[in-house]
Amino acid sequence: MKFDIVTIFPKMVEAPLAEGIVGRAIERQLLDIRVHDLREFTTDRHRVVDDMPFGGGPGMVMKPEPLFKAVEKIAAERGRPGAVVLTSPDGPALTHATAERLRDLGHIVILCGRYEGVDERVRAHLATEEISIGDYVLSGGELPALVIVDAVARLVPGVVGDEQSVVRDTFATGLLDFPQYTRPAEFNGMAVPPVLLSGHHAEIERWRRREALRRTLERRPDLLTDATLSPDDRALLEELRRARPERSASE
Ligand code: JBZ
Repeated sequence: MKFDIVTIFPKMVEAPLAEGIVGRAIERQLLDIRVHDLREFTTDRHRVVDDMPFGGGPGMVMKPEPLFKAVEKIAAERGRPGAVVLTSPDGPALTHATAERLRDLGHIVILCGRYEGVDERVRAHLATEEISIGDYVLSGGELPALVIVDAVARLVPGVVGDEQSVVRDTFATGLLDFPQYTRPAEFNGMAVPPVLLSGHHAEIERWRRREALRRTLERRPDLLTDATLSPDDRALLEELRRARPERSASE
């Protein structure tokens, strides 16, 4: 899988990419990630990437030329990408389904926004889509670019060592995770649920499924609409709903 990230702060994205699961996958050549300094695509002495907004107003806008040049060079040297993603608070929020779709494209360019925003012609004629990572204010698109790379890269076969853990992940199963414990079996008077120490694998699986359903019902009931649920799951959920204490308006 190929990624090309275009940014005015290359060091901000290079360092995190060298670590952890993504760093390992780069070493193993499962991921081919290039980071491009936008200033390398300027033609003026001062390497200017922003300018004042037409019509006036506060702040600066990213100039279109360096971004267009960067994508042209990437396409010429690395092949035409399947998507040119602009990180932008105006785009739809990243989901697991979006990450799967981007993974299937095989090669994506990510343009990191900065300043008050980018020239509209970049959105209209260069980017093929805009993606946000959520409803909060950020200073630029570098952290969103890293989030997108991480979410997509994990779905590339072999990147995560244990393929089982990928298919069990929350947004792959549609349910929140069950509680996890490790040694010691008792810590400061707090015990691990005995079923987990019992060695009864079928009972452990049933307990975990029930706890995943319980947690999802409590914290993210919205997820249950799209989750794939067996008849057993539905029976467990009914039981949990009946046993659940009524919540007052203040809770
Ligand atoms: C994003 C102008 O550059 C920005 C500023 C905020 C911002 C992004 C780019 S991408 N927020 C988000 O994903 O929510």
